[in-house]
Amino acid sequence: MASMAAISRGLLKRRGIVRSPAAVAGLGARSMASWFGHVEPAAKDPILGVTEAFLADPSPDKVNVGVGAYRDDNGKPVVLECVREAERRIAGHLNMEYLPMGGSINMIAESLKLAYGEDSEFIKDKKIAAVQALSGTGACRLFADFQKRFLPDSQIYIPIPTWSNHHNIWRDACVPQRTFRYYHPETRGLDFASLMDDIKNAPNGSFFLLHACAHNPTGVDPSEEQWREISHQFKVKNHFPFFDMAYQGFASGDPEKDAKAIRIFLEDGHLIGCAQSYAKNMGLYGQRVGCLSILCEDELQAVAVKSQLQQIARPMYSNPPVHGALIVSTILGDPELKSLWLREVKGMADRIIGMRKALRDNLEKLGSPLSWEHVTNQIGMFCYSGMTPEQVDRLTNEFHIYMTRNGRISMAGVTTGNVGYLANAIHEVTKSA
Ligand code: KET
Repeated sequence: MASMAAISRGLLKRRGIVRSPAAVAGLGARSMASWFGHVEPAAKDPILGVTEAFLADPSPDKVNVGVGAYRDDNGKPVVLECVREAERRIAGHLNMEYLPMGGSINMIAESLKLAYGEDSEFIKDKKIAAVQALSGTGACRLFADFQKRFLPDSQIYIPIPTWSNHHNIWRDACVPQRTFRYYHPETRGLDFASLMDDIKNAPNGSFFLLHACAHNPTGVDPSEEQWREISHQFKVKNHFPFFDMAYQGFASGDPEKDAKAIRIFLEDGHLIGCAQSYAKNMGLYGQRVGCLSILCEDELQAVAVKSQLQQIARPMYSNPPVHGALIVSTILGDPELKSLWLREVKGMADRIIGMRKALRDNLEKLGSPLSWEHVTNQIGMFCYSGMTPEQVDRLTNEFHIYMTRNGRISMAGVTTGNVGYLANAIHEVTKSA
């Protein structure tokens, strides 16, 4: 029987990789390169690429309002007090064994209470299949893979515009994408009529990706009344709502209020999916801690669904990391730390709301001929400014202000110290528009 080495040599020869020693001596570098010679550099990520460019800029004036990461009023990353205290309590007391494939049971239990409500009957009846996920991105991706595996003919309806990575996630899971409208470019607000039309016109039983609150990148959310109408129409059409809830607490300052859309759908008897992230609302960005849940018809179905989610995770990363999950379960499992967290989330949301007002006031004081009402009407981490890619390029090239080319400003990066500079630059590039 041919040895493995001989087989692979044969393979390499057929690919023209292995040559005579003389040829190898002359062609060493090139022949090695030919394995990956066809690999072109990937396109820069529209969000994380902005951070790379910001870091490379030596200007002392530079401002980063690209990535959605909260900064304090001095522009510094924030570690919440509740997180610091949880870390003190954890330190030195716990082992570092693997978590179960589905992740931390306590973290999941607390996450479900946040999303579905403290006294949710669905939790009591064990109807929810839930696993710890690699933050919000990982939760979305697990769901997309699950969708592909068990409903291989389904599609996903994605709002336009949305977080750019949603497109990548469902693309890589090989789920065909359709889009639906909700944003009105002229008013920079909600286009409710088009939203309802697109829900009605989608084939019955379609999957829809919905932002639970603080819609990225627009900051444009339906009102409670509009959510009720949306939920009703989903019922009529038998659509499946998948909520991406990356900003619970960041919209209103109150995680309960920000879960309202989900609660409305639950009241109306929908089965739902939900991706939760603690990146923003606990500031645990790099810890990669989140939760994917799917509300099922009964406990039996939930057990089956959970086991399949675990099976999707096993060959990818086996089981999720332990530290971030411990921080979350320590905070949410302790009434005192939880109330500290709630105060801190509100503090972050309030600072952002204050910066919206400051940015608008500054632009109006500069005598901008444009309306900036949308800056304060939109909600959450982002302001979808309406600036064009060319105007954004000018902000970057002339003023060292870094943001995504779709005109999204991460309000979380705006501070008392830079809001005047930012407003002035925005005024300069938009005043002749
Ligand atoms: N969903 C939405 C809507 C979202 O904006 C983000 C992150 C995520 C999920 C994922 O977050 P995670 O860190 O995986 O829990 N958005 C910001 C960061 C990024 O692009 O990764 C952003 O839009 O800037």
